[in-house]
Amino acid sequence: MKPPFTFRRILYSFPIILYPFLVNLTEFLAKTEPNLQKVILAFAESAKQIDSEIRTHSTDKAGTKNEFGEEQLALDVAADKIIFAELEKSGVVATAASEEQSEEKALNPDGEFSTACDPLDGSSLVDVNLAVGTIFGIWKSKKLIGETGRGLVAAGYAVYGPRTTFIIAIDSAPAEFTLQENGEWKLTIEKMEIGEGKMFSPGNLRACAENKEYLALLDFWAENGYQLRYSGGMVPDIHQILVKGKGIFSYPGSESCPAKLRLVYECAPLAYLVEHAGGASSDLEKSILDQEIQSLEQRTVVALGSQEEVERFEKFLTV
Ligand code: P6P
Repeated sequence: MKPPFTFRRILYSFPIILYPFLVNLTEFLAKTEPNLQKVILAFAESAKQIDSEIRTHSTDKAGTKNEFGEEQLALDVAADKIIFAELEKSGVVATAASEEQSEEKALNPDGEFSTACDPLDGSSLVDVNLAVGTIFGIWKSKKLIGETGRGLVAAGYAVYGPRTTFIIAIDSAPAEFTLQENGEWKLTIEKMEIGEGKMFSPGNLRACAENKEYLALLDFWAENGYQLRYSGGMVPDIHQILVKGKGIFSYPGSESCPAKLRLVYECAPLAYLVEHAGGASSDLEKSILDQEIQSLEQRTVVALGSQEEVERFEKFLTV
């Protein structure tokens, strides 16, 4: 006897209903160009190892400084080493740049990709046990100088918080994977999209002493009932905008408190993710993705978030 139509329909739809729960990162990447898969999986494997280091390693300072003169934690150095080892193993990366190193490093002369990463962004938050992250961008080119964010073929980040998550966009809306006890990355958000909503993540407030336009925008947000969500970690702050699907992250500057966030290691990869989620980015003149990489140390004013909020940022701060 044929099972009733409804039972059969449920049975046949079973895989579709469970799809998000059945898919892991490797399966998700099945249609991605094989060598690009290798780079993405190198960052995913690095994230697993960095996650383990954070939960067990000391938060001691390494006694060294990075190229920006910032104190390095032993964890910063450990995360950097992990990523470079995995990228080297992939065999397809020509050059790799890291916020923790002064120059880009040649890895494989036959490699077709260049990568830039911030191995442990917000590491100064580890000792207070707040969420931190790894940010990465992947270009299909032999070098980064002269490229723009438009040349990115993929970008992503990992969030080391109560859960460990890995977010990736490959010329599509970002997807989120959550690390499982068995070491698998399970698909937990298939498509992250940014709409509109009253949430703001305002960085560099000390700039308001001179930047009165920024102060006026903060007044607007406060007077119009916006939710304040700012942790001091760019990765969880941007992740919140992508998961909640609303809001804006801002980090402008002033003469005595200049904008400090880096184009190649932080702003371009995150702008790629936000714009692929239907949001917008701005350096006050144009999309962050249109800013040419002239040096690895390049810093930029940055706003990332919903279309309307980024437009408002530009309207208030462009005098
Ligand atoms: P502030 C962390 O050091 C970082 O680079 C970003 O992750 C974060 O958004 C920003 O700096 C925080 O800067 O001025 O609030 O300490």
